[in-house]
Amino acid sequence: MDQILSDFVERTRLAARALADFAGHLFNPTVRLGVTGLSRAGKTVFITALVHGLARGGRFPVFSALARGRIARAHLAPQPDDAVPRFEYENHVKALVEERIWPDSTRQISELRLVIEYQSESGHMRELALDLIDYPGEWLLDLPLLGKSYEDWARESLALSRDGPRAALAAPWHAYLATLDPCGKADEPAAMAAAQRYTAYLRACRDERYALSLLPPGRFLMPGDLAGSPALTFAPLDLAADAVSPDGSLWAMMRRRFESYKDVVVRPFFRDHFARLDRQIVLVDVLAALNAGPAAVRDLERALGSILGCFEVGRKTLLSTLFAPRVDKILFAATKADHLHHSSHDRLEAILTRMVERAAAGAKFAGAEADVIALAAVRATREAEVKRGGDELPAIVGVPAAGEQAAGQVFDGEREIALFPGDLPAYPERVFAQGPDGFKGIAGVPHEEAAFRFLRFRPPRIVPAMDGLPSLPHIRFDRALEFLIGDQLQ
Ligand SMILES: Nc1nc2c(ncn2[C@@H]2O[C@H](COP(=O)(O)OP(=O)(O)OP(=O)(O)O)[C@@H](O)[C@H]2O)c(=O)[nH]1
Ligand SMILES: [Mg+2]
Repeated sequence: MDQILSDFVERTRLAARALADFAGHLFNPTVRLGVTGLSRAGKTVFITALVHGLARGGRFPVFSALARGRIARAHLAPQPDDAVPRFEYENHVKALVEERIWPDSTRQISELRLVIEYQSESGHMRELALDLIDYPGEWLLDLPLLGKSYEDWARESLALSRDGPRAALAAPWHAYLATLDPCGKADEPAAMAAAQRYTAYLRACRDERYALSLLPPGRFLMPGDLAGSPALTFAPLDLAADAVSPDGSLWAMMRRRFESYKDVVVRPFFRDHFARLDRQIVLVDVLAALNAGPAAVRDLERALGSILGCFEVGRKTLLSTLFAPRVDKILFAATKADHLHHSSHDRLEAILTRMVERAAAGAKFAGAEADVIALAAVRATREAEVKRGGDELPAIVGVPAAGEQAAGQVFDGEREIALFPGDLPAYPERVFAQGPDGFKGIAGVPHEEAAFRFLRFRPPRIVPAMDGLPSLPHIRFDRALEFLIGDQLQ
């Protein structure tokens, strides 16, 4: 009953907010664009490149409003939500262009409003406000928790932690868990120790070598302003199937904290951000999973599946806009396509298509326009043909980030190299095979034996244009913009 009531209250709040947003949009056309993605997927770089490209006029031949000269100006404006910090656009661009370093992992939510002044196809001057929100990717994995009880979550997390490469990483946490009696008395030090060991296990899974994606709760890895708070002092317990939790037990305490985590942390994040989106781009780092191996690919697919189930995606109607805010266009993008030669870009798209098809099986996309693209928001490499023996191989040229390793070398972040990154398979299904049929990744074999080795590159050296305003090189970024907002600028 409590659950039904709180769902009802939540729905009512969402509807009230949607109504206010709708009225606001009537007078000031606005698109809230959700840039969604797990940690390190490329959200902060994407938003920086988007704002830079529109405000400074990037080279976007496929983005028709800009290519046809209909965009007069795009400028930053005060954001709508006063309580949210501003996205540090200027600092991110300066770091990318002048220092040639990528942004740090995002630790807090931030927001930015870009106002695009354009001439409509009928010749009238109009304005479109584009609201963008950046947040730590880890937090995205909290959304699926909203539909789960503590018991569901504990059982699922434990089963997952016994699977594949996770089992070894979870061993210290499992050993501690075996000493705990869920029905025993609530015990604060035990809860803290369990939460710490569980967090250490999640952190180990995220390591580049394993590149596992399904790691909730998100605040354990990226606590934001909640570091050390009791809301984060819980963890899964090993629960017997038919048991019930006695009052005053460790189990009851963990359950209470899990519920308050959902109430205090997850629900407001969902309500204030995700439930209000108009359009969505889902960024996916497929290449990091391919580096690590088949278990990482499967994990990424599972994580995407659990996230996609949380969004209302479908055709917008007046009623649905008022009562169930929903996304009417969704673009899935494989990021960092500049790590590959262009001959493999279509194959990268094909792999992501298969991945989201399988992941989205349970999600409703009724009537929504969906597409898949491989892109690089900031292109860090260029292409070249390299002679090896009598053959010409398609290579990419760039400066590997300091500390990256390949073929026994450690790179210093200064020297440029030409690299043959390897071909992606012609049949996307191949990368989903598990067990003995699966490909080899660095989670299981030394670097030299891995099927794929995509290095991280430093941001490109950018030569300022004649007017002193540099534009950022990219791959297919304009195609993404056309899909996401092209129709709003007609
Ligand atoms: N070559 C290349 N690398 C990119 C690109 N976009 C992102 N990267 C790499 O991916 C890393 C993560 O990008 P971010 O934009 O910080 O990712 P994020 O999704 O904001 O990550 P969190 O803030 O941790 O959630 C960067 O440090 C770069 O190494 C791109 O377009 N090209
Ligand atoms: Mg970020």
